[in-house]
Amino acid sequence: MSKPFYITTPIYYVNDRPHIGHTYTTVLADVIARFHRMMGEDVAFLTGTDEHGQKVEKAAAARGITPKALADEVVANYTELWKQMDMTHFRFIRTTDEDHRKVVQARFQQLLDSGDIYKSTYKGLYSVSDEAFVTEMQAKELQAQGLGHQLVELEEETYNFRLSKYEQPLLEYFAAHPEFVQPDFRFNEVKRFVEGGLQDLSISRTSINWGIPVPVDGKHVIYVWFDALLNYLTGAPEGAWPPDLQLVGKDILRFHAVYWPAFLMAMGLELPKTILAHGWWLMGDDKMSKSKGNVVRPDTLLKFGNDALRFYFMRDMQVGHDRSFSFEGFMDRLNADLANGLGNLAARSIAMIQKYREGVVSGMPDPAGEAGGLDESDKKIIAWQKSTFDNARAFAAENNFHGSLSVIWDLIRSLDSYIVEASPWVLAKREREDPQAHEKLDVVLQLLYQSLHNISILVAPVMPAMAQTLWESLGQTGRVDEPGRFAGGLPRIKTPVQVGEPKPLFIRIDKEAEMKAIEEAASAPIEAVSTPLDVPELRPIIDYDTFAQTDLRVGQILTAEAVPKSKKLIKMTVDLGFEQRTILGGIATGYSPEELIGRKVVVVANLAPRALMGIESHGMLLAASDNASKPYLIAPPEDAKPGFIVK
Ligand code: ME8
Repeated sequence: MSKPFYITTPIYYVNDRPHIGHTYTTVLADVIARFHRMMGEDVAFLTGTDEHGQKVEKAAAARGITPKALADEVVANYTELWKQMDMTHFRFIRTTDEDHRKVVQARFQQLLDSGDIYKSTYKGLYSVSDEAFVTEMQAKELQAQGLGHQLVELEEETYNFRLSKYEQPLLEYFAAHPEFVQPDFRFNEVKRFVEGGLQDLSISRTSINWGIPVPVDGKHVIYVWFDALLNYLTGAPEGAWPPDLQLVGKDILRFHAVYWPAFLMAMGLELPKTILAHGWWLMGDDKMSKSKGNVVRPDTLLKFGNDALRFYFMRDMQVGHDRSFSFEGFMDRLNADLANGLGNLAARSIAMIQKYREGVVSGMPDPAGEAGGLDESDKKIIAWQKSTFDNARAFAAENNFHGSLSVIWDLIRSLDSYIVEASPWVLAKREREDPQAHEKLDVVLQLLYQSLHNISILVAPVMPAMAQTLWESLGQTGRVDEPGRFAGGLPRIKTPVQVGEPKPLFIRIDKEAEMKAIEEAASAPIEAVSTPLDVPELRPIIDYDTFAQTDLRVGQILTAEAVPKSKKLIKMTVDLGFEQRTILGGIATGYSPEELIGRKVVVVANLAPRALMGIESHGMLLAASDNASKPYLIAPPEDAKPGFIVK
């Protein structure tokens, strides 16, 4: 059996639900996978999640659940979405899968044995609040920010990968394989980076627990990128290696185009054929990302249809470039191209075949356009169909669906003009007396039928459901996206053929109403609390200077334990960026010690120490309260760092 076309997406972090950025990459992979199946190839399409590391460990601790339980929750969001969107991956790989752990550990051991991984000590400045080693330069920047980042000299034992050894081999490989990274301008960035020199790479940590342990050295876990990148190896089906196409966002190209091939060279494995880096979906000029709080979730767009969203992604984004998202642009595109363009052409053509020929298309014009009875405009459409089929397929083979859909929609527009020019309704009136008009009407309807038939095949990888609806409306049976359907040239159509019921392909979006709903939702007043709480009276007014004497800081709870014999008190160690403190809080009625660990809080940092139950407390945590017993800890945003001033 021939090697399957092996295509992968990045595996997504489980710190967020999917947004349209993740959805875009996965749709692009699915469209390419479907295209290759229609080219008659066997396809293996892999996607999944990246679940280890400190962020997940901490987020889970803050919620008092295990990291695996947190990952399970987020994974369900992904798998349900992919199911709803009819993605055709053969496996959803998780880095917590047992077979993956085995592959990562075995490969780590292999490189340890060969000397490409060696034990070393990492010595340098460590920022306690950022929990990361920092370079001299970064340290200076942090100190300039004056946020009290506590920097300490730290030595940590670590396993290093001998990346430096692969600098020359990588450059040689790049020179010999111009298709290794696409687009070219990104390949140049990668080359320049490697030419700048490569240093060995630390690939284990002793400060993290949530990860795959280093074999025979349990105090280390394997650092996320070595673990994450190897998913492509674990997930490769028998006989599929190497990957033919690996899709990544431009943000993670370096990991895929430098570290990943170096790992594979060290393992003696063949390198992927192509790493394709796409651009970002932006909101205004900003990257869409959770930390910026500007993400669009796919559910808000899926209400207009899965195929519509897939079409928008493929039509509007030129692979490799960034693109700004807007709801208005989204709706305009769908109305213009799907409701007016394709939808309208299909509805009109099928209706005319029914009206003038009782739904039967009785023959096809000679594809070469040589036979008699064809005028110049007919011959132009025949030629145009052939070039559209060839060009759309050639663009798709280069993963350029923006180009592919552009040429298909050029054909749709020229068919609209062809209808106006031929005026079938005039021909229909004349055809009883005029045999030439009868013949011309036959040709017009046949050409429209033929074009729609070919278009339904051409758009099938992008819009599988809509293409199938059109296919059936044309009276065709079976699957429009049958494996191999693209393999030959223009398909032959058997006649006579009876068209089916025309089903609407896309319902026009009422843009005004949708925009109004979006604006209303954005400006809706937050509902007032319906029953006023029994709140205490305001305290006397103070001036700003009095308030400003209170030094409030962001802190992060490192440890928490119940104080014996106390119902309310919890003893905590809180990191304030510049120091760690013991703080007691009367919050046991609202929180268990486990769910406090990792949580960020606001601390009154200049409160005189006070002893409670024989323990000295150096500060106080801010909490809201309903005046009964339950405390609600005030939480700074996730990206605020310990030591930040609150004012
Ligand atoms: O980086 N526009 O995971 P991740 C377009 N786990 N695509 C976007 C996007 C945007 N605004 N935002 C995200 C990771 N993406 C690692 C990968 S692979 C071995 C490990 C897409 O959850 C894009 O494909 O941050 C990007 O590469 C990926 O999501 C990052 O997902």
